[in-house]
Amino acid sequence: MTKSRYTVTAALPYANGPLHLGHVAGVYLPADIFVRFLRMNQHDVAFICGSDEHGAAITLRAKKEGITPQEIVDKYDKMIGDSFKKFNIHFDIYHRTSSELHHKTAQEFFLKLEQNGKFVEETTQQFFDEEFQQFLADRYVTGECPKCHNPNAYGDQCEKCGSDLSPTELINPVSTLSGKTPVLKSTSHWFLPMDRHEEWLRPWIKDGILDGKQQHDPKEWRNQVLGQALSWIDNGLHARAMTRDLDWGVKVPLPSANGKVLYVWLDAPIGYISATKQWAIDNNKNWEDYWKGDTKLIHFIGKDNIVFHTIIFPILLKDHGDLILPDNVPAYEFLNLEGDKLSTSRNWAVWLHEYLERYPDKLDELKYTLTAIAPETKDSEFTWKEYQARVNNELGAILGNFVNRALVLTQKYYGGKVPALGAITPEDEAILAEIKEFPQRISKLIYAYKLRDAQVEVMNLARLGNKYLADTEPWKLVKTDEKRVETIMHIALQITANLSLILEPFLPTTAARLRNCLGLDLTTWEEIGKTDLLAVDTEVKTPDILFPKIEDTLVEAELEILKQSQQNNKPVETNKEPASQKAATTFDLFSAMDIRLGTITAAEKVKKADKLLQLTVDTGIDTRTIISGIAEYYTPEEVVGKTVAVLLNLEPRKIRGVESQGMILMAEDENGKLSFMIPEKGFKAGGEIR
Ligand code: B3M
Ligand code: ZN
Repeated sequence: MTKSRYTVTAALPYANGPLHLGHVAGVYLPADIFVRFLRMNQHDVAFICGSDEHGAAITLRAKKEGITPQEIVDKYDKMIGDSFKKFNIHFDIYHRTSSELHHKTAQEFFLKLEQNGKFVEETTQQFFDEEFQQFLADRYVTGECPKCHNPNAYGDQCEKCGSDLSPTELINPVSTLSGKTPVLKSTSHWFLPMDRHEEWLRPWIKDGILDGKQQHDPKEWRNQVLGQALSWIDNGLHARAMTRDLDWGVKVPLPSANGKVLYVWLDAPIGYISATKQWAIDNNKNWEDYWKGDTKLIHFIGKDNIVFHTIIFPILLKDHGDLILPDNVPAYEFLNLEGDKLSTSRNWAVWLHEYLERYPDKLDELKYTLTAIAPETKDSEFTWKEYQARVNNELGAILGNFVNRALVLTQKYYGGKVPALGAITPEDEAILAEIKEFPQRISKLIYAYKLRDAQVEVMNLARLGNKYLADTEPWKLVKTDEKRVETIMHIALQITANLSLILEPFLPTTAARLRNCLGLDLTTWEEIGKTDLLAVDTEVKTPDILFPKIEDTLVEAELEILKQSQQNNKPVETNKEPASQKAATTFDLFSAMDIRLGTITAAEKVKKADKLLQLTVDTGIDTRTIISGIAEYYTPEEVVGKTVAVLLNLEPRKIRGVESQGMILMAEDENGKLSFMIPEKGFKAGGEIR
């Protein structure tokens, strides 16, 4: 039977900041697990992701950091891509929507629909910020949601209730640029008349019927996805503008549309297609095999993206005329952190790149915990205490303990060689039969996107192994019945071999370590369940401790980091007066100081010095090292690329063994919080300050 081909996409993360655990638990890790499983089942899979680099999320961040949108996306595209690689999450391609191929693909997609009359051009009243002379759409305007009264709804969507909004529906709208109430001004855009699509959308969502045929089984879709999509349709679909008055994005490819770009939610999902095209070019494949015919399209997303992946993008795909629609959209709820919502703006997050810096050899500890608590059907909570419990009481005590006993005893009794299987007892029969059941049981759960339950089943195989050894007690029997112990250890090793394969989708780093100890290669899912995976006399090695114990000190340290990050972000109310003016100085004294603009080209933490960063600064006349006490306010990643004020001719000083040649000038508020002095756009290293 030919195996279905899959295109699996993971929501393109906005390249406007680092990834946090919520992103990982609720999109990227489950997608990676699912794809690893598909590949073991010999499906042909295209695993697609990339940076989403347009839209207000990017331009607002660029404004905040005082750099250009391109600089923002370059910085975070690299940081995010590196984090995925280090976390052993491997897409077939991690592309980016600022690429030329994407712009070309998105423009062709738009033109095809426009030329086939799929859009309606309309002039409407749009919010306009008079101070910034800019139209306000999407995240450029916030206000009260008319549906759930969330005070911080965006112009295009309310993240709280998932409603689709247009800016003029907001109550008390405010411009995120000037903070002022916007005015209304006419402008024309190309609208997608979504109301025209209700007739086929409803049966497609509700019954899986497309063009009179069963395209997918809605019973396989998560309830919250069906619920949100159907409520959208029930509330009535409206025409939605697919272009924007912005200068950052994919230019609308029409002469009458200068100064307009494609709406980010038209452009970004097409990013899945452009990424597939790039991957096909790089790998001598045909991209259309993965977007046409009977390929299954699966979108892993967060719940705030449901409507874009079940309503808007499917309409666009159908309008295109020859592209497949999603077979399933496994959307995840939200992950909370230590009793509060994860929040980038409030810096209440565990950043993936920081976890990887601190714990580069604890990838699977985090993967296991996040899958165990994944918000599959409702919001869930990450706490460091739970992380410690999952690692110590499950990974270590169950999986690590069983594998270690099986291999240590084999080393001790048989010099590390697999012993022969002798006469088997009814108890052995039962165990051998039970082993055979696991792959099918787990496979069914994974195909149904129930990855939490599937991981529990994987651990049940390790539990079965522990119970078998506890019941047979080979360490006692070895004194009286060596032959029996050979059989017990043979079976225990076959369980270990099965674990080294069945763990692959969930804990690939651990699975590879185990296979390395057993001399096994990664094979297909069909091999799992066999009880002769290890031939007699095969040499096996004992790994180091698979999951070192998580001590209380790690939990305490991480909670302290969270507390600190809160303090740095929380304006502490004080009534401190600004410092009074210093004694008078002279112009000569001031002009003796050589103050210039410098660009930070590299940054790292100074070991054992919480407050210090070691910066490499391009001063326009040279590149030098400067130690700066800003580590409590900025991470190394955040400062690279910034152009700041620098006092060049300060006497060099040795700080923690490093010669610091100059000083970064910082502004300090009444609470002692520091901020760079950053020039307007366009000023570069070497510019003199006087
Ligand atoms: N960039 C992710 C978000 O809304 C958004 C996904 C695009 S997938 C095409 O946070
Ligand atoms: Zn709402």
